[in-house]
Amino acid sequence: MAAMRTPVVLVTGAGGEVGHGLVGRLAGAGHAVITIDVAPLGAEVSCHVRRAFTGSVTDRSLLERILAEFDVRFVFHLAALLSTRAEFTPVAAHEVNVEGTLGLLEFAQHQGASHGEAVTVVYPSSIAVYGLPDLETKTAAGAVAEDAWNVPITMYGCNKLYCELLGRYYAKHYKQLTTDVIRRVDFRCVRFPGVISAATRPSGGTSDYAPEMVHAAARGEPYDCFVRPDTRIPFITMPDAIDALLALAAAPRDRLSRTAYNVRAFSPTAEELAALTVDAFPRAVVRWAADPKRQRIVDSWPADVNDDAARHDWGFSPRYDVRAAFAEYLVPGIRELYRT
Ligand code: AKB
Repeated sequence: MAAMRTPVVLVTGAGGEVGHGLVGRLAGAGHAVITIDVAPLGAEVSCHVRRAFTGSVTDRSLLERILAEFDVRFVFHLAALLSTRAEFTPVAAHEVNVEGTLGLLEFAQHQGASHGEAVTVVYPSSIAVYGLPDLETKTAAGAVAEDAWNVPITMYGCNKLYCELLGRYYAKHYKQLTTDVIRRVDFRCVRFPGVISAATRPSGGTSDYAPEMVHAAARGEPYDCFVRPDTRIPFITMPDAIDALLALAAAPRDRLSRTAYNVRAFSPTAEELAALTVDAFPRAVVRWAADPKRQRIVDSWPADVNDDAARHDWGFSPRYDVRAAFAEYLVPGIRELYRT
C-alpha cells in the first residue's frame, strides 16, 4: 500500500498565521504539501497545496483517510486555539490542542509503521508553558531555560506543556511494555515567543499587542494597548519563526539533545515597541489601557528565554533584531498589506 501512496508533508492549521508562510516555503523547496484546516484555505495558500482537507484534526476518520491515501514523512502540527480564545473555551481548547495532538501522534505512529520510516512531527509550543509567580520573580529570573518555571496559568499553556510531554512519550517511551513495538514518531518542538507577522492580521494571542499595535498604526487607527508600558516578553518575526521550524525539521536526529527548544529574537517592553511604531508611523496613536486579566497572563510569561540549546544543537540564528524587524520586515510588509 505504501508504494501506491504519494510522499507528502502534512501541515495542520495551514490557514493560520504560521501556516500562511510555512506552506509556501515547503512547496518552494519542492515538497508536496497536503493540509488540514477547519476553514477552506485562502488562494494565497491553497495555490501551494497538493490536496487541502477542510476538517478538524480531531476527526479520526479524516486522519484514517489521509493514512490510506498518502505517504506522510513530515507533519507540521500548527492547528491550535491560542491563549486568549482558549481561556474563554477551555474544553474546546483541550479538545483541539490536546485530543487533536494525540490523534496526530497516533496517526504518525501508524504512518511510520505502514512505510517503515520515522515520521518527523514538528510542533510549535509556546512561552505560555512558563508560569512566573510575580513580577519580582520574573525580573530576577531573566532569560529562562527550557526546564524552569514550567507551571503555566492558562489552559493554552497547560495544553502546550502536556503536548510537549506527549510527543516526547511517543518518541521515546510509546507502549514501552510491549515487546515488539517500533517507535516511529520523531517528535521535535519549538517553543515560540510572541510571533509578529507582517503578512497576516493578529489572531487572538495574548502576545498580540505587539503586532496589533503596528497593524493599527498602518491602518491609521489609534490602538488601546491591553498591557502596561513596562511589560516585557520575548518575540520573534514570522520569517525567523518559520526558518526555525524548517531548521529543526531538517536537523540530524543525533544532533538533538532535547525535544523542546526555546527560540527568541528580541525582548522589548511594550513602550519600546510603541516608540518604534511611532518612529515608523509618526501619526500613530498608542493609548495605554491595561486589561488586568490579560496583563496577569503576560506577567506570568518570562521577560526573556534562553535559546542556547537551539543555537548549539541545530544552528538557530534569527535574522532580525528588533530594529531590523521594524525597518526591514514589519513596516514595509504591513504597509504593503494595507495598500492592497
Ligand atoms: C499567544 O499569544 O497566545 C501566542 C503565544 C505566546 O503562544 N502567540
